[in-house]
Amino acid sequence: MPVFTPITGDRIASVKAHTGAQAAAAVDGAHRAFLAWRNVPAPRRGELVRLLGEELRAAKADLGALVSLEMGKIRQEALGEVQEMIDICDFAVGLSRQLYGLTIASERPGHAMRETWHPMGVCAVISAFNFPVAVWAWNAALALVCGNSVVWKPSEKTPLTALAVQRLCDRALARFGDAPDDLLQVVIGGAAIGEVLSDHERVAIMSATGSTRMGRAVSERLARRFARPILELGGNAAMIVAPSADLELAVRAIAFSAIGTSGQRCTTLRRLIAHREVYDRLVTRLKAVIDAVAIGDPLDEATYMGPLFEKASFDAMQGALAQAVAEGGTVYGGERVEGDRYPDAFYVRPALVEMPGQTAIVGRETFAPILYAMRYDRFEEAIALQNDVPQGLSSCIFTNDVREAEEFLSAAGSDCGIANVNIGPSGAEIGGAFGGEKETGGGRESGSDAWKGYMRRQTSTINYSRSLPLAQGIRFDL
Ligand code: UN1
Repeated sequence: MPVFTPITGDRIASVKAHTGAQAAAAVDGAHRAFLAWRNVPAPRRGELVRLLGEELRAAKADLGALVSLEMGKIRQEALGEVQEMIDICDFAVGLSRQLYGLTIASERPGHAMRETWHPMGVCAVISAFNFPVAVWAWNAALALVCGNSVVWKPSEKTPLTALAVQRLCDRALARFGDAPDDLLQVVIGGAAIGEVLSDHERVAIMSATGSTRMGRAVSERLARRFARPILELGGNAAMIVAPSADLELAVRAIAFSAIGTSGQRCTTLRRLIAHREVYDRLVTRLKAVIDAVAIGDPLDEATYMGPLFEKASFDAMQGALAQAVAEGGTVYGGERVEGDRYPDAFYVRPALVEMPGQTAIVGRETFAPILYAMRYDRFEEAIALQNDVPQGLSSCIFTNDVREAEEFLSAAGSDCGIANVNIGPSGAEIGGAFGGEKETGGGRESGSDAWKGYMRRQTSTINYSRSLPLAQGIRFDL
């Protein structure tokens, strides 16, 4: 399979894809590894993740450069992605001594109840091109300390970063010493390999990141055999800018969240819902940002915006802009740039599209730097717009009114898994649970208690008395 760099569109490598049979064999091997790994004490499992964190620290610059080369994000953001991997390793090492269960008061005399968290089995990870390494790390670091083995299918378009990470894992495994073979594996391939993993009876957990279409296909297959899904699918993040907002902060947050990663994060800001009083000022400022942003080679330190990932991304962007115009929108920016210098790569100016309302195209996630801007008058109207899309990943509000802020965070406020105040919707820290509702898929990864998604809960009742009372007061004395 050919591998291209979005920087020039040139082919930089080719890799061998795995067959379906090889992917199935990888799962069988991972299952054997699991049977041994589940018996290793969790803090010792944490030691492997600690060593992986060390390898990642040592390789941060090189791996970051490879992320930029293969995916096209700028150096700063690529380094940030590797830092997320390091951070989740640190988190998981601590977690390896904190896989706490509850003790529960029994209603029966001489009885105790408790909850224990046990390893699940093989955890398959399907990751997307846009975060080619960090999303695997969120899953793998937790899965490992939780006693699972991991089979990773990266996007078939970003296999090099995955193979590089596999080498770092091999180094950590060698230093660790006695981990079972096949504990961490990579399989290269497209949707057919994803289907093999989804259908394999030994895959206990499938964590899949990507489009809603992919997630629906995967989750239907998993549901048939009752395997556990962790889905992180489409986003359509909004920012509400209220009259009291600090507009300078808001502009900076919009710039990073709408333009960063060339609009190709699942948390990218795609909808700006600005109060009528501040709308014009904001739009004027944003047009100036669009004019000024340095677009070009992501490896160049001066660049703030790299290329789109591929031609299909460019075509999707232009299609969405045309539809937005047909739906009454006015487009600023959005055109191809650097076309003479890079005829086979796709650099664009970010687009700001002033919309008459939240039309059909605004409800769709186009993986490109398009920011749809809309006005609101009443706060309830802004919340309704924020929630009236199929996706539910990330959201934010800029306001200095504590009532608005708290209402936005309340049960009647944002319906997203992530809701922020006075910061943008993207660039989450690993310490919180990451994921969202509705078409985003409902899964949670990364921090907080997301680890519970990688373990099975066992409830135990222990009778230390000399009689056998039944619960609910039932008498059954034969
Ligand atoms: C993704 O785009 O799939 O919050 C993940 C963020 C990053 C992760 C994005 N920490 O933007």
